[in-house]
Amino acid sequence: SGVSLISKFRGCLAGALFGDCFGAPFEFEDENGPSPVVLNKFFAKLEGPPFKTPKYAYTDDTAMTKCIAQSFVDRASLDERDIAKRFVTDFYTDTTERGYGGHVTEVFRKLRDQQCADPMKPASEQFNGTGSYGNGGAMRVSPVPLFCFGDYNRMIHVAKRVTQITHTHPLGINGAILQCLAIHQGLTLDPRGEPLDVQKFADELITKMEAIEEPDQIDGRRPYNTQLQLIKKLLAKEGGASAHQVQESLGTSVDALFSVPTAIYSFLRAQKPIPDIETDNKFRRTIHYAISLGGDTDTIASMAGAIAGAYFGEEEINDSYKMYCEYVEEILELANGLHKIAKE
Ligand code: R7I
Ligand code: MG
Ligand code: MG
Repeated sequence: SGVSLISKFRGCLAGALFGDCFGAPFEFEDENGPSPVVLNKFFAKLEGPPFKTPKYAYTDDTAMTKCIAQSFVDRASLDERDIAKRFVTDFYTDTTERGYGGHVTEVFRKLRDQQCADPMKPASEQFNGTGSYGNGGAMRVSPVPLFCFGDYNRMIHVAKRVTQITHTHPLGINGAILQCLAIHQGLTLDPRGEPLDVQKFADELITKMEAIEEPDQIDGRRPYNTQLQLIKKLLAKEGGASAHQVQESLGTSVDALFSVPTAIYSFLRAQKPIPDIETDNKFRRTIHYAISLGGDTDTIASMAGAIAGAYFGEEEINDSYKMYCEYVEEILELANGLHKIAKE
């Protein structure tokens, strides 16, 4: 009974890839997000009769995800220097424009100059030593809950270390850990049978994050806790929260604090029908809704897609998507490799 773990692993990484590829054309395109008509047409076309088109390219989200997954598969252990080298090599050899974050390329330059001898140092120097709070750690964390499946404490540790290669601000690190936890919960829950208890899903994230997130030194509040409480409130709204409310409160920016909770909310909201989104498929609904909010659409859809894929498994993802994105076979092979390690 239920969905197999291998299907969940493949669904998770494929979900991250499809969210990235399909979200990328809309990234910061329109202040309020793409129009419902445009998005419904976009997805209907992908799910309709096959058509000839150049493949949708992945962006930095997938470029970095694949480096981490490949390192785990090849070395079967956490090797920060190896991951840093893969980030750098990929960045400097890739001839396709991947749309990296505005400041992270400075980390790559320093890593290259010191041949990744001290792989955690350049990131700590970002933004005058406070480190980046961008969502670049969270957007690429999906291999971690797969690689560390079955060892919760190690999973948190690895998520943190892998993030710190580029992001050392507590908000950058904790955003990656929260995304990791959401995927992990998705992997462990059975999507068949009882509908997902979305309030409970959020409550469990709150409990786990309370053990991880330090209160702010000035106001004593825990920023991700505040966002998670907001998710619960928005989910409880009669008739569903408006896009505007979600954009204004949870956010759609490149800051981890204002995008990771939005991705989690997208997944939870998509368990039920959403006005203007013409589909019964809950994976589609998740990434469609995430993109509809606008802003950092590739990253929010990628993170939401990873959670949805981990929960529903590969079978909920429309097969035709595989025709239209680059790197599909490869990402599924990486999921197989991580599954092999997790089984051992
Ligand atoms: O976080 P990062 O890897 O960017 C990821 C985003 C995703 O949307 C990708 O799809 C891609 O488009 O980029 O890259 P960073 O350069 O570390 O952070 C991204 C941006 O967040 C920076 O360019 C800054 O604008 C902002 N930012 C900060 N601004 C002020 N102070 C991140 N940290 C800070 C900060 O501490
Ligand atoms: Mg991107
Ligand atoms: Mg992005």
